[in-house]
Amino acid sequence: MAELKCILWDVDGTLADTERDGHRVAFNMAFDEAGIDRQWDVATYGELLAVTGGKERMRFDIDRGGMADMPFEKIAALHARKTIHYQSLIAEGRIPLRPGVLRLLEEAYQAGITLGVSTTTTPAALDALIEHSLGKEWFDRFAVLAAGDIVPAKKPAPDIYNYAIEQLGVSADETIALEDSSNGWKSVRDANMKCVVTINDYTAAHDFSGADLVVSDLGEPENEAINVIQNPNKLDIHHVELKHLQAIMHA
Ligand code: XBP
Ligand code: MG
Repeated sequence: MAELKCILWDVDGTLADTERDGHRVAFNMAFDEAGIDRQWDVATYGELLAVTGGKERMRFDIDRGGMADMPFEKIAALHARKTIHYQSLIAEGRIPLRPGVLRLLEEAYQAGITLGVSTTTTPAALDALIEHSLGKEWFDRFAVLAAGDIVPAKKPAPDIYNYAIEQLGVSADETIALEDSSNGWKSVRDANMKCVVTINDYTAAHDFSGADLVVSDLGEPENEAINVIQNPNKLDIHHVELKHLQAIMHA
């Protein structure tokens, strides 16, 4: 049993619902602009989310016959354009943070908890979300931004979580992670960390067996109580606060 020293945050689906109206739209803009005869609708994109990483997702769609074949260089170039479109969408302020995210981040930061990000997404996409949705001060408040190709094996491999705690000099048993998907949960589980899951429309049916808490969202004190889906430690929760994360560490 260890004290809570570090909270690692997933990005897409956890900080904000970026997938359907952000990443998906940006991919389609890049395909359209390049004259590629493919658009990912909301349901198709839901299937493709099983594959983490935008370049890997495109490769997967090619391999299953959804798109014409192309070499890696073309995929990488398309993905670079997609990232630019994504940055513009985020800069327009289209994607708000999920409920309770800023509140819990602030509470943890004020309490001196080390904060970091562990994500599959590209650093430039993460930077856009921090700048436009969270606020520039968070570039300094996060002690590590672990993102994208910095590790060769993306989630569900645990590498991005292992990388983050190595950089921070904390141990897995002092760390809790916030995730939204089964690939994210598996990554946290195999890094031997505790995990709180906030589901969303794309991930509500995923299997989170073994996760330490699964909730609809982090909630806000002034709103109705959150929906608690999986609560093995029987915590009493209206909205998720730092004390709940600390209780999970001690459970
Ligand atoms: C989610 C992902 C990412 C994004 C797209 O990452 O799998 O691939 O869908 O981002 P996480 P890129 O939940 O770990 O934040 O196109 O930049 O890869
Ligand atoms: Mg996610």
